[in-house]
Amino acid sequence: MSLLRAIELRLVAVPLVRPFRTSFGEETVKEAVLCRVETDDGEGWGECVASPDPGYSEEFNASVWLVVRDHMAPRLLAAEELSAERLGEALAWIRGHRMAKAMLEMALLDAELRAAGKSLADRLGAVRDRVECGVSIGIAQTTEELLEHVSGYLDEGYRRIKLKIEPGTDVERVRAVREANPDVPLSVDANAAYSLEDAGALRALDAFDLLMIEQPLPHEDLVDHAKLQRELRTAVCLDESIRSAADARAAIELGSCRIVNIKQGRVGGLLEAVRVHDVCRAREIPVWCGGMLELGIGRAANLALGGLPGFTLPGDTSASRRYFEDDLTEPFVMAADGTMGVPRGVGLGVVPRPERLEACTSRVELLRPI
Ligand code: OSB
Ligand code: MG
Repeated sequence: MSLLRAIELRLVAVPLVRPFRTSFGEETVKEAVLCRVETDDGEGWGECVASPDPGYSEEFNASVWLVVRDHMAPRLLAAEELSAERLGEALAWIRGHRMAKAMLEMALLDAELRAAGKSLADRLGAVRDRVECGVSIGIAQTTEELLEHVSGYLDEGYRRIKLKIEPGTDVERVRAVREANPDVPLSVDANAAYSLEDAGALRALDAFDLLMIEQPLPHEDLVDHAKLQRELRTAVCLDESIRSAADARAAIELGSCRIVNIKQGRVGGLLEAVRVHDVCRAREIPVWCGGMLELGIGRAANLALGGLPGFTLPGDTSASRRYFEDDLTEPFVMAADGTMGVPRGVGLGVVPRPERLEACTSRVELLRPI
């Protein structure tokens, strides 16, 4: 338990090495809200997974900034005592806004763990020292360009390829990648671009020996996902649909998926992410760590989470250079065997490099008790 003295919000932007296009939009720059908390224990950093636009979820960077500044910070800064563990309770009156809550929780965890001399990986219960890296590949202009991207990443050592898909080009692109790489672990992610009525293409994808089809239908449609899963040989994996451990339990009991993608930001924080992991593990549903093109702070958190025992499939956590020429922290490097180390330093194990941080920051606001 400690006293929260200040929350500093920061908007940062770092160019991506190549545009990232999904069925819902394209990003050429990674823009994110970061926060630094000051407690009487010390300081801690958090990174928010929200994007500039509400395309992946309802949240977006400007909404994160407002809800933290006007609704979350005043309560937290007025609290007598606070801990990462108690944050969920303290903010339970605010419906949703999970990505904003997750950012604050990450920063509080970082501060607490630094003071205690303990790593996030230990705190969460990581049992692995290294995690297997996959790579999520955006929708390319042409099939030829996609094949080049795939072979480049395979040469670097990535252990699993995930293709973003959308209606129209899906079957042709997946066929081309599968024919060129018959034995590569391959999956696809539709980001909710299909409906049960146009599931014909999804049925056609069943022929390509995919590891999974991620989030084919809109995020509210657990019942339709269950119908679809019954018709497919390929496992359905849910991403956007799973916002809590309760959602995971519902999806599994309904038969809506056979695999779950866990993103700490989407479920409201690292501690809820562990609870999602536990729900899945108890039901023998494999999980893997998803990504939101995180900068170094968020990437460190994903690596710690990915060290938990139920994370039995390669995740989307790729090396820093797959995203950025120059990250905010020291870069995360993937070994030639396609694995990355779980950070074991205190807290998140990384901090932003001050000069790089300043160069990438466009807005700062320091929130203090009134
Ligand atoms: O659906 O998993 C997704 C990126 C932004 C928004 C949604 C998703 C993604 C990715 C990228 O697939 C994963 C990564 O490399 O961080
Ligand atoms: Mg996804």
